Amino acid sequence: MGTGLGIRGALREAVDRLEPPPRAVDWSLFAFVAAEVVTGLVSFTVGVPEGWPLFWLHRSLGFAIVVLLAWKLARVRGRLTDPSLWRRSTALSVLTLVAALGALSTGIVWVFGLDVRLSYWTLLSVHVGFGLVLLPLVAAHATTRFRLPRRVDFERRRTAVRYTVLLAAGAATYRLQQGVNDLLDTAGADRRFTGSQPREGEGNGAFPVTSWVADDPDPIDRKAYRLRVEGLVSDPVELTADEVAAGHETAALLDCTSGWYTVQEWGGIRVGDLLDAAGGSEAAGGFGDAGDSDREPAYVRFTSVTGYRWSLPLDEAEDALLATHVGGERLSHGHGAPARLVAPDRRGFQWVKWVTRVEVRAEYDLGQWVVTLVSGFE
Ligand SMILES: Nc1nc2c(c(=O)[nH]1)N[C@H]1C(S)=C(S)[C@@H](COP(=O)(O)O)O[C@H]1N2
Ligand SMILES: [Mo]
Repeated sequence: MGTGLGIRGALREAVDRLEPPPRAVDWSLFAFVAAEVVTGLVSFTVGVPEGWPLFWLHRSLGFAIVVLLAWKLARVRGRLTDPSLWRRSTALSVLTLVAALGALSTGIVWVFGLDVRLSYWTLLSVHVGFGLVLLPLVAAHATTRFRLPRRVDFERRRTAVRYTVLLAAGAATYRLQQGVNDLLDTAGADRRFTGSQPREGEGNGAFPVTSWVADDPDPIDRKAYRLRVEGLVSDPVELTADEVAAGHETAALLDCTSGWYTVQEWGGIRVGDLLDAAGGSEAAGGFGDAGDSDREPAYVRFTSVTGYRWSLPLDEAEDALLATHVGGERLSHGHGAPARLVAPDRRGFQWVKWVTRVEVRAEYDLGQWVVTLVSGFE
């Protein structure tokens, strides 16, 4: 018992020594929340395993926020529990705290593999929602008690040690938690490096129909459907649904940012073959002197009947698939019939559904980042 207390006392002392000065705690909370929003959003674009450090950083920062928040609450507890100390800004503080606890708790529960569904929102989507409202709340909260950070708050060596220890403890805690998942074989055990949970089975029924924001077109009539292949190609063509269903097959993993993934056998036409059917990609000659105004094919843009669109670099696009089938079945409307993009190693939101136009282009399409958020709104 004596040693138990001794260990606990030592641990307490170590934690106390780690605690930064109050102003540093506050500013770190602000900076860490901002970093969480950035790493979280950027992680949406990462689909290859080499991107794992970003996800680990996001988890470590989350752990650090738990610890920082505990220090902060221990300090300001009195201001929250004593009504005579309430000010107008206290409401904002409480709201900020609620959003922080919401983001943290949904993140932690998700790591354990739990998924409570609120209609078509997964718990991960709720986590994202809390995170997005938390950032402006923390910013507004900071302005109500604004104190510039001082040099003494961030004394160089101690600060570096403190934050390294915090982040390392976060990574270790996450690793430990994964061990617990494996040991107890919880639903969290089968998560990918992106955090997504598996959806098992084959064909249309095996995985959810997901739209990024508001896309929900009427079913497309197969007979009237035409796929236009155009842009920097020598002979633009229009293909029928049967011509697109060319029977090329490939297995690929679809990983949605709302937190699930599925491996399916997709059937359709290789985009490289599709471009060949249009005479192949070809530079467009410019006016005047040869060379400097030529537009070289560099991207292939896939556009949905809803306007939703995404581009892939030409080389990558050629190996991608325009799918008409999944798991041996014809694609259902919800999954993008007559044809949808299958882009291995890309996140689900880039797998454009209901594709009606394939276009070879010279320029990168910056507008796609906005269009995927607003297509479907009328
Ligand atoms: N046109 C269009 N394509 C889209 C979307 C969309 O909203 N509109 N959602 C994307 C998202 S977020 C995902 S995860 C996948 C989901 O494909 P599924 O509905 O077949 O599961 O489609 C992608 N393709
Ligand atoms: Mo998605």
